[in-house]
Amino acid sequence: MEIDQEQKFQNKIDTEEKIEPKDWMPDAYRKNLIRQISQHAHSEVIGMQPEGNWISRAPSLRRKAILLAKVQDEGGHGLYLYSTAETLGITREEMINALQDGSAKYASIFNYPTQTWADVGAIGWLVDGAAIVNQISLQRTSYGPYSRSMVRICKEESFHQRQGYELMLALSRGSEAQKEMAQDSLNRFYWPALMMFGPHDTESAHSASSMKWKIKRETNDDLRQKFIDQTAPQIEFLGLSHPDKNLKWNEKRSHYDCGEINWDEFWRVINGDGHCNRQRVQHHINAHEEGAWVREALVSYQQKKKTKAA
Ligand code: FAQ
Repeated sequence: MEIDQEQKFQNKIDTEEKIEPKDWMPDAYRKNLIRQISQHAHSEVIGMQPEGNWISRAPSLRRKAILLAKVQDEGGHGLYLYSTAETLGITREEMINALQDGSAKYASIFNYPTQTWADVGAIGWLVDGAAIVNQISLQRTSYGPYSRSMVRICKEESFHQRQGYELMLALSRGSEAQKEMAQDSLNRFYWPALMMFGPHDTESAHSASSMKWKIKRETNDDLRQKFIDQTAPQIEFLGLSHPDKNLKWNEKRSHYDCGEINWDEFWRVINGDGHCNRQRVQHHINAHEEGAWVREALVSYQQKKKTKAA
């Protein structure tokens, strides 16, 4: 019976039919999706912090308005994604607890500090840029609610990426000091941006089942290569030097060959030992505690409405 169900489920996946919340699905598919979607949601919410750090110090009203809108969008993405994960039977509270007790991960990139204004540009350009490469592919993921949320999120991320690149362009066409600031920021964010795609395919614990179930449509290494290829000419256009001294166009492959990522650093940061891991989670805990009264007020308002209606 279970075998029949599994075969039917896989047939649906193979024929590109979306899986919807009330459809039968293997337990491992549900668990894997909850893991990935909730971690994706946590990344969006924790990802508000590094740029949020610059809202009060943006150099002009225009830049401030753009940054405010962007950071707010990231919060919104987190909310769509938490709602998406909830359709799989996990509660918001369980997800938040997992983030705060360290059992759930979020993107390693957000454990790096934002030291200068140029970092706001580098995050928009490189971090949102890497996120879009991945999320465009996730628009075709097999789980209906996740796929639909990706369509909307990608539209907003595309504006984020452009504003970041435009900021970097302004700095790299500016004074010598501004150009140096842009270069320094590129040097610090380039490698962590490559790490956003996860470990090499051969080291990726979840890729085989995620590819079979079409949760992921392209592998970590394939997506990373796309990002490397699209970023190289962008760096050249800015007139900055490429942080990867081994980067070389490979005519045969029609792709860039590149230097190796520092995987020790990657595993250290995702396991809690980055510059800002403790600070990011503590900030989340503080904000969550400060917001407790809002959640309580909402619940009691809803209860009152229900009692009135009854
Ligand atoms: N950071 O077996 P795999 C954004 C973990 S959104 C931390 O390859 P998988 C928007 C992985 O979870 C950015 N952990 O895993 C924005 C697993 O650990 P687990 C977020 C990482 O899932 C911009 C273990 O390593 N995007 O930036 C990372 O098949 C600006 C083994 O790895 C998404 O989440 C990492 N970089 O592939 C916001 C997209 N890489 O769970 C604000 C959706 C791997 O067993 C400002 N997610 N790990 O404990 C995905 O596509 C996938 O989950 C991957 C990882 C590709 C991230």
